Amino acid sequence: MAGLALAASPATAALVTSSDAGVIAAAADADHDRNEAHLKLLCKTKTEGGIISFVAGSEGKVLLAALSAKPLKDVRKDIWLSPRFTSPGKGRAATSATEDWAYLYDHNGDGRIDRMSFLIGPLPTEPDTHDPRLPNIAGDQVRIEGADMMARVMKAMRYGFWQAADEDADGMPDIMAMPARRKDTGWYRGWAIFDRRATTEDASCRFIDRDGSAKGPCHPGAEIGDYEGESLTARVWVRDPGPIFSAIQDAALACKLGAEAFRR
Ligand SMILES: [Ca+2]
Ligand SMILES: [Ca+2]
Repeated sequence: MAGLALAASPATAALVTSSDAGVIAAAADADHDRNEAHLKLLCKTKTEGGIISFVAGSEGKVLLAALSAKPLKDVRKDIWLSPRFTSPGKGRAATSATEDWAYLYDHNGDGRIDRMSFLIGPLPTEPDTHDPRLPNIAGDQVRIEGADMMARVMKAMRYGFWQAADEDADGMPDIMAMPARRKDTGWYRGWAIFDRRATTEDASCRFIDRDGSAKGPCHPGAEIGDYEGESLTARVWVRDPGPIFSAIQDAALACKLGAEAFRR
């Protein structure tokens, strides 16, 4: 999986667990630039929650699953793998895209999906090289001064994903990770990683920076769903995610997708 080298580098290996490394690798993979032109519908099947479509990428293996109310017409147009924006006055953006999709992985190769990266949407993501010309973000508010600044902010918008890992193959997520953001600037970097099997709230959450280094524990913040640490903060999905792996796995079985169909 792309990004594994990042997670397994000697400088960081001692700081994160193998579960965390898997989550970081999936996050790095989800952040890869990909082209919709390579997408191909493999199979779709009706479920209680809607229609689940399995879509292959350029390698021919299942890249992602999309959930939609109606059958997708053309996955190359209905699914956007990176954010798109229109400039003011340049007309409306196409509105056919579905944002309900997740990258899928079978990390241990046993034929059952055990990692997912669910699309949240475009997030203002700190560039690799710190750009002092980017404005601070307070909550969801940012003061844009001029077209140049607007262009820099748009360029820094990246898709954010929440990650889920099923470590014991029971269909329920065990590790979940949400994008974190810097307290001082409001820009996203790194993740808050939750272990749902931890017995205390304090033990359940920790921040990992995007270079794989541990950034300490996170504590519940002032509002429900807010967690904060020394320099990072995150708003997490506190609702029980339920057996999401089982639901997608059942759909994969209905589509007769075996172990060889999935990426590891
Ligand atoms: Ca598996
Ligand atoms: Ca599980």
